[in-house]
Amino acid sequence: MVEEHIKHTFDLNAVRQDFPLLARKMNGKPLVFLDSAASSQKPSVVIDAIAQYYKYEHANVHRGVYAISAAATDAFEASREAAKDFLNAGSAREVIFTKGTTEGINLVAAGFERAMLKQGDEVLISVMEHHSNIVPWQIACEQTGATLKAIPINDDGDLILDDLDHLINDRTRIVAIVHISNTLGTINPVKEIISKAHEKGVPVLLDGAQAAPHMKIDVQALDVDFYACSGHKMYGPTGIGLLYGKEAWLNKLPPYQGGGEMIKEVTLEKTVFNELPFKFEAGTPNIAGVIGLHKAIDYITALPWDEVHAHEQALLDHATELLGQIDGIQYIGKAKNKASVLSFVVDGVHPHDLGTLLDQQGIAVRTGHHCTEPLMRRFGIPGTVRASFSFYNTHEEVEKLYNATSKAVKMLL
Ligand code: 7TS
Repeated sequence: MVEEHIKHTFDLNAVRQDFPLLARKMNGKPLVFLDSAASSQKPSVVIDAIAQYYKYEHANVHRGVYAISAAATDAFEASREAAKDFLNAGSAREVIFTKGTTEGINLVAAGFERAMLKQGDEVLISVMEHHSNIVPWQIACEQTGATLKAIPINDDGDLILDDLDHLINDRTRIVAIVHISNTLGTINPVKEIISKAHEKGVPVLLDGAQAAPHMKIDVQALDVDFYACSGHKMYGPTGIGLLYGKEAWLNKLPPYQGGGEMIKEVTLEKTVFNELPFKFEAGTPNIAGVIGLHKAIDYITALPWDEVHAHEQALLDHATELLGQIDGIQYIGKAKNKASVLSFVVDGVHPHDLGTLLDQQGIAVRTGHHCTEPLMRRFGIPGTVRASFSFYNTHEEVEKLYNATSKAVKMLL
């Protein structure tokens, strides 16, 4: 069931009531949660669905003939249908449940390592990737003798695409790029990259961890070959994620893991693998996570996206303007096309010290390298303070962030 305040108009106060944790206090102050890029909070519909499932509806899926197992299987597959619609995939066979973005990328990288890459091949990523879209490709390249290349970025945090024609060449086997950067907020021109890659017959994987919670995803309109995202950043549970893959590509890739569920027939000599998507879902899956994710997808799908987007952008603009008044502040990530992430450093102030003082004021931000060390190296800094805004944040919270940051910087200098 969809709450009326969501369906018809965006009522911020009512929406906040859907997220019980937002009412908490931190260090005696009302919690100001500005770390949704790391993991978003969960609406009650998600939490309640998981409790309901474990209390009254739990059985393993795809195996039992009895009613509870059949119902669990139906609920599990209904979630896959919802995920298919959410991503606008052509078929539910193209939607694989994973642990999250990291596992989705590892699944594709391991498949390329075993079936596609050889000495002299190239894999193209970018300098702004999260470690989960670097390390799996590094491993695949090391194992096969392929070379990892990276698209550079400019000082604003935009990809430099001038050289893309050379970077994608006849040695390139896959391009793997982040849709929205978790550290910079940059929304990358992925359609342009995909069409350039496709001109040369090269598939593209998008890391959608930060995009799926903030924009409508249409894998068919993007014509992307693989798309990975995480349930826990989409207001859903941890330990569950989605990997979309074009059927033709998923058929070409070998299974990621062997075990139950992913087989059609096993003899001691040989295994016939199951059809898609089950070929990539070995073992008992995260059934509760899948059911919770369905509720999260229903919840965010019902949001009035134009209003949500405008609100998140307004929070970002407000924060950018206010914090810009602080002496010595420098934004890391100044792309024109930017999601609601504000990363900054302040001259003479260590990000962790600032984060700790903000915590004392009840403000939760992330500090450090944000699992993007090559990006930190590009800017010559050890880390940043990052405030990330969700539709459930308020302008009052932006003001609190500004006041607390100003106060903390004065104390630290
Ligand atoms: N890719 C991007 C762009 C991310 O932001 C993250 C997580 C991942 C991949 C990995 O997702 P996971 O769900 O598999 O862990 N980003 C962050 C962050 O910015 N702070 O904490 C986690």
